[in-house]
Parts: sequence; C-alpha cells; structure tokens
Amino acid sequence: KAGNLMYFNNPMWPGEAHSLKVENILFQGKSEFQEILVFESSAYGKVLVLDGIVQLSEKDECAYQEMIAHLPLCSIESPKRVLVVGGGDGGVLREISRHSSVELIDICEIDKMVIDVCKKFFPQLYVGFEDPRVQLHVGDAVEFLRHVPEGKYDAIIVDSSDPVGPAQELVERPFFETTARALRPGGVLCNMAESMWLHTHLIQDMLSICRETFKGSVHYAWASVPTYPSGVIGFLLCSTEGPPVDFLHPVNPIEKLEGNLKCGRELRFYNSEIHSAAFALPSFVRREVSIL
Ligand code: AAT
Repeated sequence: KAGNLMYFNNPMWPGEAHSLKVENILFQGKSEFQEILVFESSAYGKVLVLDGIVQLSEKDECAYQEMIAHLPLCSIESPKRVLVVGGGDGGVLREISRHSSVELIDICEIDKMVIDVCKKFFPQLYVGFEDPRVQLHVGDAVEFLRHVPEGKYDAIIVDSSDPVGPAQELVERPFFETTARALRPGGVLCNMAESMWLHTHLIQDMLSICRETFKGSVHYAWASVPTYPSGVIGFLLCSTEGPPVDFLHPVNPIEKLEGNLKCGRELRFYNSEIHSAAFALPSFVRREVSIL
C-alpha cells in the first residue's frame, strides 16, 4: 500500500530483509516466466521487481548498467559484435551504444513482458532498444547460444537475474562453455556475479568453472548498488585464449570515446579510475575466492 515499506525477503539473503517506501504501485502482472512489479518509491524513483527481487531503480541503475557494459567493452580495442543476455529493460543496450566501434548488438531476453513493461515505465532505459544496431531475440539464452556460430562475438554481457527461476542455468558449466565458444579468441565475457557479502560460495563456483573454461584471464570486480541486497554487486570478467586482455588497465578508455561524448547523456558512475578500482578486493574476498 502507498506509504508502507515494501520488504524484500529471499532465501538468497536469509536472515535479513531490505525495504523501500512505496509511493505508488504502477504495474503488477505475471508473465509466462515470472511476477513483474513496478512501483514508485519515495527514495529511489521507479523500481522494477521480478519474482520479489529488485532488478533496478532509477536512482542507482547507472552503477550496475554502466559497470556491466563498460568493464568488458573498455578492456578490448574496438569491440564490434556484442551479445547481451537478459537485460530486457534496455539499460545495458543504452550503455553499449556509447561505443561507436560496435556494429552489431544482439540481445536475447527470455521475457517479452519485461521489455513491454520497461518501454512504458522506464523510457530512459528502454531508449537502448532504439539504437539501429540492436537486434532483439526473444527466447532462452541457453538455447540461443547453442546456435551461435563459433567465435561470433567480441564481447558477451550476461545481465541476468539471480539463479532462481529462468536464470538458473546461466551460472552452470554448460552455459559458460557455450559463451566461451561464441567468443572470438581474446574475446571477453562479463557476468553479473552477485554479492561478495552473501554469495561467496556461488562466486567461488563460478570462478572455478570459468578458470577451467576461459584460457585467457578471469577476474572479479564489484560496485556499490544500494538497492541490491547487501548494497553491492559483483562482476565476473573472463577472456578467451588469444590476444591477452588486461582487465585492470582499460585499453579502450571511455573518456576517449567519441560516441560517448556525442550521445548527449553523461555517465553517472563509470570512469577509468572506477574501472581499475573495481578489481581491488577486500582481504576476506581474496582469501575466499583464492585470488591471493
Ligand atoms: N538490467 C536489469 C537487471 C537485471 S534484469 C535480468 C533479466 O534477465 C530479466 O529481464 C530476465 O527476464 C532475464 N533472464 C532471466 N533468465 C534468462 C534466460 N535464461 N535467458 C534470457 N534472459 C533471461 C538483472 C539484475 C540483477 C539483480 C541482482 N540481484
């Protein structure tokens, strides 16, 4: 109800809840895949919730979308072909469109209703779909990737929901193997990788699968996103065997991108200093993900 706090509880973060004050419920519905809710919050603007989990808020979406797009794309020279998995709100597409070297942006989102709802309520994210380089594929990314020709993409960005529901397979070994196959030598993968405070086991599992699957480099980075559980979110960055990728020192710095300067939208979170800083890990994380 308006004026009440909405609590977010989930077995993914047992023993705690986070909450936001509701101004107005704007949309509530059920798609073939999940429950979709959009509400106006008092402190964070409009919020998109899928199956009871906050996916984005207007106030802090910049941190997540800018990081998940530019960490990989600024780490390689002139990325041309990019695949987005999930990301039906369009925010990651909006960020990729700052890169004028990019010629093709494929997106595979499982849930058409997410796209339609975001078109209506989040025009500043949906704008990403208006880039003529974008090709939308509605379907399960696991299936989509099986049919992608080997070596097609320079970068794959997995902007998926948590591994409960339709995104379960997106953290499993066969999925990582197909992404590695779909990347060119020296291509990069950036995967949403949960919270270092809550999910060290999951992160550890993803890292060990990726260390076996990706013969280039594998790194973990993180950023602050206040509306995600525990207030942080991680990113898993991997490169395939080929020209080496030094994720920590971007070779394609955003500050020099013409497309970024011309697009008329300023970055709110990402810059080259944040890029390098994102790979600095707290000591307990270093130990737990054995990066020492
Ligand atoms: N940029 C907003 C953040 C998201 S949205 C995740 C999207 O992934 C959803 O639209 C969901 O429908 C889509 N998705 C889930 N599973 C699949 C699949 N198998 N194939 C294609 N798309 C899928 C993520 C926020 C992360 C929150 C962290 N707690």
